[in-house]
Amino acid sequence: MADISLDNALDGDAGRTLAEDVRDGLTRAHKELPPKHLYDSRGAALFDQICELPEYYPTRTERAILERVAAELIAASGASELVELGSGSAAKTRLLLDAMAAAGTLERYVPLDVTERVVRESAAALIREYPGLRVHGLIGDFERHLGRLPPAHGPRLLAFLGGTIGNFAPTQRGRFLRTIAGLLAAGDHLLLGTDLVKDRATLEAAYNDSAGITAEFNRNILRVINRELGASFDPTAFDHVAVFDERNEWIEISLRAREAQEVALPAIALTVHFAAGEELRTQISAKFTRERVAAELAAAGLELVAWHTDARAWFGLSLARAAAA
Ligand code: AVJ
Repeated sequence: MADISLDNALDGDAGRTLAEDVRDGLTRAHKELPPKHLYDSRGAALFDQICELPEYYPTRTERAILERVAAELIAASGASELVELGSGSAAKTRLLLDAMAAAGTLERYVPLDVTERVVRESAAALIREYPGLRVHGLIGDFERHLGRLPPAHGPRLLAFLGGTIGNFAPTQRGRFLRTIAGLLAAGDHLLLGTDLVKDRATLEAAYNDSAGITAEFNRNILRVINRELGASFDPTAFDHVAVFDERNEWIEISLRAREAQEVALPAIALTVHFAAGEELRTQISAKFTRERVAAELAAAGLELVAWHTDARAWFGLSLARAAAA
């Protein structure tokens, strides 16, 4: 298919990265693992299920905002290509591509995702749905491989949706936004989705669904480590914990060892001890205010062009560009 090109930036180094992250994260006083390792194909499928849960409002809230403002965003950005970081199954992408097609500017879609199957399948589906669309898929990690994005063909809209920026630690987040700022030429824009601070009950319910899907998604990181590193984690020996940390304004997601246990990780010659009740942090999901988004964008050399939210102000969508020097 001539309209699709794929570039794999992972080049077989994904395993090495997992091994390094696991060694580093499990030998700390407060054990933690980076959330990107949650997304193997089972993890990606579980995340898609999370997005359908009644308690998990971010996906459908962001989608409703996009449905309302996509045309306006595209008019404001004049984009002919859409670059999507962490594209996943590209469900919300179509709203932007539709608006670009309607505006007559649509030329190219550039998805970047760690899950190869997801990039391949969405690329194949989209070229069928949008005649003439070119897709350049990049299989990679948006923390490490932004330098592998192809040169822009025209005004570019770089979308980072879903509130995924909330999964970065604050210092990582600043670094990431500065990298983005460096990628934006005059006329390019960033479209950033951020989940917003709200009442504790709503926030915590979104990460403690009654069907237990989020718990399975969380435990999936242990299955990934078992498979990739020959480890002996018993996923059923860990409870899913998700609480809103009000001081940091983030949801903190962990796995709590029900009993004391040893876990062998032969591939990295490591044995890890868990005390009863000990927590392994697998994710933070930061919640924002408009003021904080604007301030963090400004600190990275970006300026807010437009801010869109829903009637309850549960989710924010920012359009930004590189600030005039
Ligand atoms: C995909 C990163 C936005 O933080 O809300 C959902 C991931 N984890 N439920 C989020 C997630 C547990 C999600 N993001």
